[in-house]
Parts: sequence; C-alpha cells; structure tokens
Amino acid sequence: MAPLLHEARLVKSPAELALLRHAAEISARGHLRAMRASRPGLEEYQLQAELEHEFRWQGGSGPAYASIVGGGANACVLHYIVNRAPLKDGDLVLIDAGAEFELYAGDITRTFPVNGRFSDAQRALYTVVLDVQERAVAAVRPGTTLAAIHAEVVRGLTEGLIHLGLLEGEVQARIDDESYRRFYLHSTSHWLGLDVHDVGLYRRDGEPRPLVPGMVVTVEPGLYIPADDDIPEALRGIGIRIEDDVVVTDEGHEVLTASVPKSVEAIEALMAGK
Ligand SMILES: [Mn+2]
Repeated sequence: MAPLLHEARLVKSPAELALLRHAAEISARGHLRAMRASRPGLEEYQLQAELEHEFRWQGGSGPAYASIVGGGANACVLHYIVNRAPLKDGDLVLIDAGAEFELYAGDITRTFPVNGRFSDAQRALYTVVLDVQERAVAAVRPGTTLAAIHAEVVRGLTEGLIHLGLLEGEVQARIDDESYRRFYLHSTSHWLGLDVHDVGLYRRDGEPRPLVPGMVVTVEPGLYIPADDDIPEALRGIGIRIEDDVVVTDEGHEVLTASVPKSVEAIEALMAGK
C-alpha cells in the first residue's frame, strides 16, 4: 500500500501545487524579514524568531521543520538547530527554514552577511555556489534526473574549489577521488511536498528516475570550508548553501521561491534598505 501512496504523492495535482506555492511564498516572506532584521549583536534565535513570527503571521501553521540559523562556522554544521550563538560582524549567517501551510512544506536556504556586506573572500566562495545553483535550477526539466543534476553540481563546485586554491590538480581527478567531499558531502535535491523530505523512490530498477511534470524538488548545493590550518585564513569556517523549491513543468520548471534575493547585489541592496 505505502509504495502506491508514495507514487501518488510524488506527482502533485494542480490543487497541491497551489498549496505548495503558498507555503513557498510564506517561507519567502520569513526569509525576507530575517534578512532585513539581521545585524551584528543579535542572537541566532532572534533571527529564528523573526522567521517564525512571519510564518505564523502569514497564516502558516509554523515551521515545516526545525529552523536552522547558523552564524559563522555554525553554518558548516549540517542540521545545526541550537541557534543560540551571537551573530558576529563580518560573518555570514546561513538560514535553512520553511513554513508549513495546509500541511505542505516550504524549504528555503539563504546565506548572507550578518552586517549586510560580503567580504571579498565570502563573495568569491558565494559566487561559486550561486553560479552552480543557478545552473542546476536551469537544468530542471522533464526527462533529466536528480542524479544528473547532482553530477553537474559536483563538477561545478569542484571547478570552483580548484579555482579558489582549495583543491589542486584536474577537475575529473578530484571528482574521481572524491576529495571534493571534504567541502560538499550532501546531495543536491530531495522531493518536497507534505513532508519536507517527501516520499517517493529516487531510483527505479537501479536507475535514477527521470523527472516528470508535477514533481517538486529542492536544489540546494553548498560549500562548507573547515577551519583547518591548511585552509587560507580568509576562507576558514565559511559555510554557504543556497536552496530553492522548483516544480517540474511541461516546458521546464517553475521556481517557487524566487522572491528571496540570492545575488550578491540583490542581497546587499535589500539589507541596505533599498
Ligand atoms: Mn531542503
């Protein structure tokens, strides 16, 4: 019985898509509110309070999962939900949070400077993740697979890591020996729906399944730079992830979470109050 239900839940009806669209919009408003509120000296839980206030204010039932607000090196801790460290001037903060609306989940990650301005090193690393994320979103369409999208993400991030001097040698060699996994060790996408990690098989008959219209996926590459001695000082302890919710459509895709800025310029402009 469960496999039949899971298959039915994997491809969303128009009514379900309308609810997911609204969950995404409420989630987006929470992120915008947290971005505008950010400043050095606040505690991580205070940005969490801004987010979750907005989720409820907008008619959501609350967070769809435990909100992650990680300043500085806390962004490198996957599933960090303690959220009780001070936000420091000069650090980035990573927020992974989404609202639940009529049981459907939003799931957004943004990473931005606590003080509203990226440093040069932060911008360099951020731009690698953003370029890869935008290409991955653009690749969502019927017929491709999440495995194919993930493979391109790994390639793009590995190129960026070599360019930044965090890895050495040839791109394919660093993919083959998996040394990129020191900086990127999670997968790029999951199904989204009633559950934030929604049900449905990712592979069938041993093969990654092709995307079809009505599936809803997240696209969320990241880079997490450990604060180790062999890492250039300016890059130590930076964690970046960028995540959008994307519907597979007949023509390609629809991004549900585009109203939260993700370019360096748009984030800095929003945070400067422009
Ligand atoms: Mn996610």
